[in-house]
Amino acid sequence: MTATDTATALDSLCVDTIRTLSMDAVQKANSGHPGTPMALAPLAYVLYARVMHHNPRDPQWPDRDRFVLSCGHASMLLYSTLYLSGYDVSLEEDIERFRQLGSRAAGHPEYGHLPGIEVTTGPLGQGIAHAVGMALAERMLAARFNRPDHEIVDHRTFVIASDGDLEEGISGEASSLAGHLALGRLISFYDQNHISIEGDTKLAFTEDVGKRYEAYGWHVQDLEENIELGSLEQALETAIAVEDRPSLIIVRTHIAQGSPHKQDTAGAHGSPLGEEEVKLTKEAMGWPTEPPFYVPEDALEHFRRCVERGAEWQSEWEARFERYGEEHPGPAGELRRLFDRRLPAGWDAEVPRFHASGTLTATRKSSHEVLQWAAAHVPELVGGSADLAPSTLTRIDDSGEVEAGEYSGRNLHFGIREHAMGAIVNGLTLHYFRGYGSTFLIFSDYMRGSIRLAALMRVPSIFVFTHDSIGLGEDGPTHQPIEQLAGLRALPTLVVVRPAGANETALAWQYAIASTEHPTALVFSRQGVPTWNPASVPDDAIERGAYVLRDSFREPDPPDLILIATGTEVHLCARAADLLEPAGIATRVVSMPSVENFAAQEQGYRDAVLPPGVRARVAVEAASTFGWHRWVGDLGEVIGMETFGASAPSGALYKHFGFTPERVADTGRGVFERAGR
Ligand SMILES: Cc1ncc(C[n+]2csc(CCOP(=O)(O)OP(=O)(O)O)c2C)c(N)n1
Ligand SMILES: [Mg+2]
Repeated sequence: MTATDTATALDSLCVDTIRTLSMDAVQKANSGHPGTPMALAPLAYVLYARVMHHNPRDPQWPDRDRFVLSCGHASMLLYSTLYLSGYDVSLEEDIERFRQLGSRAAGHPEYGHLPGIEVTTGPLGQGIAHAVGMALAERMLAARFNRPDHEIVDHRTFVIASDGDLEEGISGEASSLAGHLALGRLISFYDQNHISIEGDTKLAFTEDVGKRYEAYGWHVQDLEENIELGSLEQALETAIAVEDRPSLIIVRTHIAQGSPHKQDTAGAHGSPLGEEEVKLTKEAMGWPTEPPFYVPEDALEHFRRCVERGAEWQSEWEARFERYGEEHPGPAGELRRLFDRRLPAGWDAEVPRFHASGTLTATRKSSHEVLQWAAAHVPELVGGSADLAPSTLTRIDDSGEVEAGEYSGRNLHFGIREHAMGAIVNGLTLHYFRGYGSTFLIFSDYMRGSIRLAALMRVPSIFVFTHDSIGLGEDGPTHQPIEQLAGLRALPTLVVVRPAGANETALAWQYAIASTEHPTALVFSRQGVPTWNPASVPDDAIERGAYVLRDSFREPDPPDLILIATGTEVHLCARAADLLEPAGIATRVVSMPSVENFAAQEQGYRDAVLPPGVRARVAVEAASTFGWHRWVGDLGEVIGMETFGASAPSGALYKHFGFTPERVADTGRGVFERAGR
């Protein structure tokens, strides 16, 4: 097939409009990435105008095909295409204000800004990894809800990935798992343009990517330079027909295609072409050089046929959904609930409560028990671990595994791929599930990039981290987190919860599942802690972030001293209070399972828990002291970790590093003497 066979003049005009809008927007912003959108315009056009089933007028249509621009720096490709295909995108307000304060057309595509952005991209490799989660979610929904003659969940996930995306480790982790899981509805272009920022990719990237993806178990096509619209469409159809493997379509493109001086140069990657070069490029394309942002009416009209087609697809699907609902009212109602992102009514009517007990139980163990309760009430709760489930205890016991071709289970095996796990959990969460992923707290560092995207997108992914301090013991300092809690707490929107015992653990899971606007990190211990009297742990302990777990003998009057702790250090403080109170120092113990949530409380509540007049305060956490000084003030002290840990049994380490009731009591006494009553 040749271009003239398949691409009408109108199609070409549409493709060129994507190119010129992208060039103009970057030029006007005097910032951005023009070359890649210019080169990839035919890909976007074929996807949006010919192949993908989507409805620009209802970007939330649940059965739409998803598109992920993994190379988020090429954001103008997406914005131009969304505008031209009829999404609620404004030429004046969005595209002409590309990269300006308050514009929905941000530097890189941000989920929730413009309709049609399925996921935030920009950090290379993340897009394709999130797409793996979305494609997996599609199969998992299909396995649960489709019935003979009712293929009600029936869509695909399309991706464009660049050299940088496929150089990044996270894409390898995620693509390996996608191949293993045989995600046939995942289809990615690989834009092999031989260019990245420093120049030719042969500086650092010379493997045979196609062979690598074949080895992952993907179906691979290499179109080389043949990216006529007909060839692209044909390759996509071939990829769609391959149902048992994900597909990679390699295209050899030319960055800034059509630009007389910038084509095939790294300079076209991340800088405007320049007024003069824009003009020359438009002339070479046979495009009017003025005005900028020129959209030929017939191109717009042709492109906007997406609107009519999208409405037809959606109404056809809605009719099918109605028939499905008549025959299978239960599943249809359940699926509708997921589409609306509503939790089952009354799911948390009876949050588990645990009797007070001096028997020591690790919070990871309590978490396992609570997870079984949560899973029984929230069917969309699914997750797994990066090969540590026997330690993190995050299996849903009465459910099966998710495997290639068998997607009805709820337990995922991410393999030792923490970074991809984070992205896949986000992808699942974006796609109607409530996903969780677990590993040791120390390895949260390995997945920080994807946790950060969850936080930025405000998707309620749940990250479960166990072995949360030096208390993990003999594995030693390589495995003992020090600065991870402080680092996670510093992430905007992410809420970190480190519960002190079984009852806070139950509330922590309830809180994470009930959250809709932000991700949660649940941080659990390897070593045992006592179970506090449930009557002392208020229902809103996690929302409030901190509360008085045990007041002093002087209550309701303010105490002499406040001991503040999280997780496994709370009971140390209680035992320290047992030492201090008989000596006449009225000691209050505050449990602070979520520092961020406490910081967000109104002043009145904060002052009730930490009365400003009580300046004798000690905070205890077996982790970096970073951030704690705010809560103890000038006169207070923080007992934490200023060094790495060491290899030894947990009890010996706690003693060695000074996490003992005696040390807490001594410190408290000293602070009280300095501060006075
Ligand atoms: C994780 C990450 N590291 C670095 C960057 C900065 N960066 C943006 S694009 C790019 C490389 C561009 O090369 P390629 O992916 O081939 O895109 P092309 O220039 O071909 O569009 C880099 C290093 C980034 N966005 N994300
Ligand atoms: Mg490149």
